[in-house]
Amino acid sequence: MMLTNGMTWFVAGALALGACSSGTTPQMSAGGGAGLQELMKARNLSEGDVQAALKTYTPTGKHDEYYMFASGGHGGQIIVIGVPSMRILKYIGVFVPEPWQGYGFDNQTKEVLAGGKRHGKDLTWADTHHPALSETAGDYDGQFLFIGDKANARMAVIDLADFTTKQIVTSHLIESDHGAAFVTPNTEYIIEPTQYAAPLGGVYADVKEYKEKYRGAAIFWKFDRDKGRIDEDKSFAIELPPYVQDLSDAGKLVSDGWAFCNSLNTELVYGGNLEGNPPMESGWSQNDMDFLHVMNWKKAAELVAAGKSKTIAGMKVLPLEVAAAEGVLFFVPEPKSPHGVDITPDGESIVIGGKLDTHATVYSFNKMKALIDAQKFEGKDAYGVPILAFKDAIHGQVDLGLGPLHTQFDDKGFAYTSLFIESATAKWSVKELKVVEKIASSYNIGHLSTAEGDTVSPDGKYLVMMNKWALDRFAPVGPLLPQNFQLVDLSTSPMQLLYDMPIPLGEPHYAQMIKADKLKPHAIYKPAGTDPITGEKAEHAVEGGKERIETRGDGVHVYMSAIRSHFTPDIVRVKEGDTVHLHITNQEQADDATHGFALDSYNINLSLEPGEHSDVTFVADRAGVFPMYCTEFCSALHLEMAGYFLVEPKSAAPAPEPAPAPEPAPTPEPAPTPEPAPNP
Ligand code: K7E
Ligand code: CUA
Repeated sequence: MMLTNGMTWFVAGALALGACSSGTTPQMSAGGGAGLQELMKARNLSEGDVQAALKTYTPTGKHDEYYMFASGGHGGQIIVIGVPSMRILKYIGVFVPEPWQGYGFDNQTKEVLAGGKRHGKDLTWADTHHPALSETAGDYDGQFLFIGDKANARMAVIDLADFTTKQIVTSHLIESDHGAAFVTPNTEYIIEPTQYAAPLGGVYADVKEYKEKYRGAAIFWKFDRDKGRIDEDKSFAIELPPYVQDLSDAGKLVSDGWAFCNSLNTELVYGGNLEGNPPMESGWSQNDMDFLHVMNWKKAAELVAAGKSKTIAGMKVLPLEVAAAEGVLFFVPEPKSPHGVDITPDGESIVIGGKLDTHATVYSFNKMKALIDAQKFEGKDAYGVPILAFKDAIHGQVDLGLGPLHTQFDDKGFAYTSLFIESATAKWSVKELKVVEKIASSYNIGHLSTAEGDTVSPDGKYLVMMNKWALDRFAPVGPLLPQNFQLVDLSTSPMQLLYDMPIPLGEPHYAQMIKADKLKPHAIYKPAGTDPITGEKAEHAVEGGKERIETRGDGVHVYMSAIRSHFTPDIVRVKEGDTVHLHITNQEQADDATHGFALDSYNINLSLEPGEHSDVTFVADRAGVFPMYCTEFCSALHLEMAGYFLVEPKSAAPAPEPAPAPEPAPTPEPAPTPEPAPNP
């Protein structure tokens, strides 16, 4: 590793400092300085390593400068990471239950998850792709976070006031998405375009009718910031040709009101490699050019408001012919099967990664807008959508290297583009279309994230390369390896690799990094008895001293308090077959005073954070004795924070259980080899 003068000075300074504090001369002979040198030698660290360590080490009690929100991939969660320490702070349960947070176990969060059911079916995974922080005037405001599920076309809303998922929506209009979630500059809408085309509305048509009956769509979910929820009734979609829409991004500043989406399959190929057709991978890559979709979402919203939409599967859809005829949808050719659409901080340039090409293409919004305003088109596609001429719409192309995908920006006019095949990030000047330098990633980088790197005012500072392979980076853990985030310092030239972080929830696609001081999460639900999902006092909130058990027409209601270190009541008696409604309020109003509530065999595990109220409804269909206990080590008497849930059998005089039928004699297993005695 190259050593800068600054580095020499820094280590010398650190050595001197260490020596001074130990009260000896600043030489190598004794004290902390010598200790540092010896440590470096013992651990085989270069000065560059030490410099990287000093740039990332975050002393005890100190907080990180940035939060990074990374997709948790198939885990259906979001990973919250502190930058530059790269310490994991939290997994936010989003599309799947998360037991520690009690997410998906009480009535409130079960209802959130139920919002993501497809055709009535529960889904136990997601393919989370792109997290999107809410924006005000094109800048992250730290209030909300959204993420899309590619596999099941779902969208989630997370409130950063308590880092909790509040809503999941899905539309049966489409089957999958990809360019989601991306927000418009004031979070008016959250964009969710399809990936794989299908007949809209979940109906059947043979794939041979691909051209006629299969369609894409871009959903614009309307976000109601006051309520902190997507308003499904005010959302709409634009019908698109079945070109396999890929990534998307919203315009900003000069391009505010527009959205952009690249595509892969203008060939309209649909597979069938056993039926004499080319497989999708080659079929989709025959044409030299695909289409960048340019969408005027403000106009689309007006047309929908004017009644020009049709309703499919409950979603208002602006038909393709209307979008094409009324100036909502335009195409611009883009080099074959590209990937990534990223808009520069000023909103003027749209960067498309070549993927199969070494170039990134930079489109000029002003040029495209001038062509549109002058109605200067080079033709129409098969669906009647006007096409702008490639050469008239671009600012230029930049030769970056093999496999350009995604692009982020800094505050000095530079762009950073991931090069998948080359395993590197290229830093380049947007204005001059020139590469300045490159930094290697360990293996096959996908997305990348710079600090606030897709806003109107990026910070630069840090880059995280999100690598698909980890190979030899970490201690082996079997065939399924972690993936690898690599932290890079952008404040130096050359860029410096600082840290490798294994990501044990794959595959994380994208992450966004926000200045930590923009977030002000609360630590306590106030007042005690608050329902975290509504943010209001729960209907069944329990006041201290008013705990009780009531039997009503709809079952047994248990009004329970949790406070260090007991539940009240701590004995609950019900009858087999009773419907039980547990209403539990954590009365604590102190930071981190979380209690858990576990009930065995009934799959109940709650996280009652300070002031939180949870309701659980279930049928006590199994008679027996069920200890209930607190699952958070909340005090010295935590183990004593327990009780009994007694389910009395139906018959008045419970008969002893019938003797179990004798099991068939098992096939004798070979005697196990005795285990070797463990070493003492
Ligand atoms: Cu390139 Cu789904 Cu954003 Cu992954 S996508 S890398
Ligand atoms: Cu409450 Cu342990």
